[in-house]
Amino acid sequence: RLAIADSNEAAQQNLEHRTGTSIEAIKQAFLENLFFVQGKPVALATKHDYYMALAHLVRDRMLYRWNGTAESYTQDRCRTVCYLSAEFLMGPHLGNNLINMGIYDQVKAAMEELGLDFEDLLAQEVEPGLGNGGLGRLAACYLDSMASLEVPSLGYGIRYEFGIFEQGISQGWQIERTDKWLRHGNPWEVARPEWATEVMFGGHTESYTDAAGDYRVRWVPSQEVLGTPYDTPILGYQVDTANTLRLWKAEAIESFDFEVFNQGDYYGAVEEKVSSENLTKVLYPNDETLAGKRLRLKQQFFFVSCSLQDMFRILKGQTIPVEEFHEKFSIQLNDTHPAIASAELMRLLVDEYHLDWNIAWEITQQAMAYTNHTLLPEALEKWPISLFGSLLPRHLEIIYEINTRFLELVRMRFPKDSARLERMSLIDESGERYVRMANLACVSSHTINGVAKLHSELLKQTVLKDFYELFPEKFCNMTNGVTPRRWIALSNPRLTKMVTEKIGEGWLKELEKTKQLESLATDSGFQDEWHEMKSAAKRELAGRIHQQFGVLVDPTSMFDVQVKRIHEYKRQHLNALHIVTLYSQLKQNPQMEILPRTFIFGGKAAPGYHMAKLMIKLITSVGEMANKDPDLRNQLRVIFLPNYNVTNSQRVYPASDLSEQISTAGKEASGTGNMKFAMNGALTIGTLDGANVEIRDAVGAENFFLFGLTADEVAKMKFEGYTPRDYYLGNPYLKDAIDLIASGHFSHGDGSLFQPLLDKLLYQDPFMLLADYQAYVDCQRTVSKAYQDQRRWLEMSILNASRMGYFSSDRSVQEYCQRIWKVSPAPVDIDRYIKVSG
Ligand code: AZC
Repeated sequence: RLAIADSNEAAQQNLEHRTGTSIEAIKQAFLENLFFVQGKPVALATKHDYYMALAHLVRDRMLYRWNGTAESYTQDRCRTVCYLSAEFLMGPHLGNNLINMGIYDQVKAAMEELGLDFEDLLAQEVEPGLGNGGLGRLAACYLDSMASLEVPSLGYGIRYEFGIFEQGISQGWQIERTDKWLRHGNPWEVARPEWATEVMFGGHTESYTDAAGDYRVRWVPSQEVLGTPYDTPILGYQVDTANTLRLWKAEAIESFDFEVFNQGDYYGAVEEKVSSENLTKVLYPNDETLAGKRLRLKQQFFFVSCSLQDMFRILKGQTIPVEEFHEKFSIQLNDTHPAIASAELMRLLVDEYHLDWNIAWEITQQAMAYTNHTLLPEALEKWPISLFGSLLPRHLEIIYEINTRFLELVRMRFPKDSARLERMSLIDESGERYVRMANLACVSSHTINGVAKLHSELLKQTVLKDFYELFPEKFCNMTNGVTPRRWIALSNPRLTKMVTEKIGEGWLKELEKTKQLESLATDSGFQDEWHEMKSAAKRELAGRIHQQFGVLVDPTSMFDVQVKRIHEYKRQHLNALHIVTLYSQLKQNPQMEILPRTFIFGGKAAPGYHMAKLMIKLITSVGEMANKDPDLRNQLRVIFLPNYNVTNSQRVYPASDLSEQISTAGKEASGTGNMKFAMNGALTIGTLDGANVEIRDAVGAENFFLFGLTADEVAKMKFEGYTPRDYYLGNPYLKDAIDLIASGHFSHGDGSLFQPLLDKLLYQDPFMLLADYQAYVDCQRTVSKAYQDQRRWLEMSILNASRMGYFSSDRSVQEYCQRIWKVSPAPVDIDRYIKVSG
């Protein structure tokens, strides 16, 4: 036994300032941190210094759990989930950690006793926006649930220096600014340079015969990059488990440029360093479209290779033989972004650890599972062979070998079906040759899942049909979920307090318990409280909107909200057409009374997606006209909230009355915002798409505003020939709305501004807006009527919130654990390792 171990135990006895959670202890630690960590006297301290002092004291209080968890997993050699994702959209850490640790109230009180504005402190955190949207946020919710369920897990991804761009609105258009989230430092991460790994790129391969006379291949790269892991603790809710999010940063390998340096080529050496660091500079801001860029493939391989090598390091540390890799680790591929993992795992097992191909393939298949997040063909990743081969020559050989063996199997099962072979091949040979990443993921995984029932069914019928016919047993559905800790407890403290008062503690761990609120749905006292809770959140948001944009919105109006990435398939422009219809009717009938509504939009457009940017311009232009027009008598407001992100979204969901989930049926794989709205008591107007279908089943059809074509009807209509112009010509209201936009009424007389958008609707309309327009407008009328019966609306709102238990990500993660990962909880008892006070 080392002396340090005894001393360590002794040292634990006297650490109140690091562990204490009484208000006094927190104040003490805060002041100490201001002095010793920030190095500032109070007289010079900024708000950000206060935030840092607070963040550090929270981190200190997590470290016992984090170290204890690491020690426990190592000792028990626990089976571990490795969640590989190019995106983790975590959102701000501070508030969430306070909730999960159960010290939110004490910390708030301590800060207030020091005369500090607690909300203001929380607002200092620049959120790590390391994701685009749903896919990245889902990964973050799953990390929270895995930790809360005490499931051993590691999140592996990329530490982008610049996350998703910051959106500004200038003259109604989106502008992009770099997101310098690390500028003021990141108190939540710990760099682990001692676990840095080397990643190879380019070059060529050569074969050789080893000492035992066996034929082998080695990869001789032309570039090597160093990956340094940065670890962030992921604390579970009310448990001692703190798992790890491990993000890789690319750096130059020092020894690599040393020689150049010594030859006097100083700039050459620095260039090498700069080019290596570029690898993890920036997140690609495309949501569901592939960029096809070399740097993107490099990013993908970089983080995958680092992560797999890290797993081998862990195996070695726990003296587990490489043959047991798949027993130790269960790897989940979050879409195809990390799908190169199967080729890299094969390379490591065959070339580095000298395993037989068949054994390696068995291990690989048993280790991997693949989640598909979209049916949109433009999102399916494929890489030109020339690009792929120049960057990853050995992996291309391995993929060819996998393909040869795989197509042999297909040929045996489906003789003389060459069309099928062509479709299923890992290589697209129809024109320029490509590697198809979804095919690689399907072949290399033991399980393939979609993210909502409808989506999983459509996968089997469309994009993955051939794979379903070959491997039906691989397919399953895992309906998405979201974490109630962030999306209720942290975002909506008023709702949280009300629920706890009625049904006691425990429901944030077992969200199904909120069912108990159903009996209160018609209780007028409870309804009044509910109404006050909603109104308070609406007043708060209205206050922010006034402060930020100088626009007054009436908090008693209905808040009709669509927040999500801007995309044609999500149909923000259908929402806009409805607004234009209302606007036009009010202008034509100045006496008309409508239900006053505040339309709120938020969302980023991919910088190169011109149509999406034009959709933003349309919304802001309609808002500009409507918000200032006295003829409308304040019955209609249109607000575009700039820079929609996790932080802002937490203020939006609690303040929403109506949740817009209006994608073309069959296009939205699941949606997760839809769940956050309903949990916070918003009612949904939506199509039968993604998880809307299951949400409607859960909350009851009578508490959901359904409209529009079904996925089958959409497909049938397209098949039979759809002419959108007929709808325009046949519907005077639709014609009026489109003509008004075309006239330049919303664009200072410039009739050409929105022409590309209108032409696309009139002559192509791939997302069937015109076909769904009338159903949508009619449904919105039903919504208005329903809102006027406030008692009934409150009842529906309460029922929605009480029936959303199924959509907790705890349920999703439990299903993954049982069906896919085959892992069980491994509770951590930190008292076994370290004494914790307070
Ligand atoms: C999204 C889906 O569009 C969304 O419907 C789903 O809820 C979310 O994933 C989580 O599963 N997809 C993406 O963000 N991106 C891609 C490439 O699919």
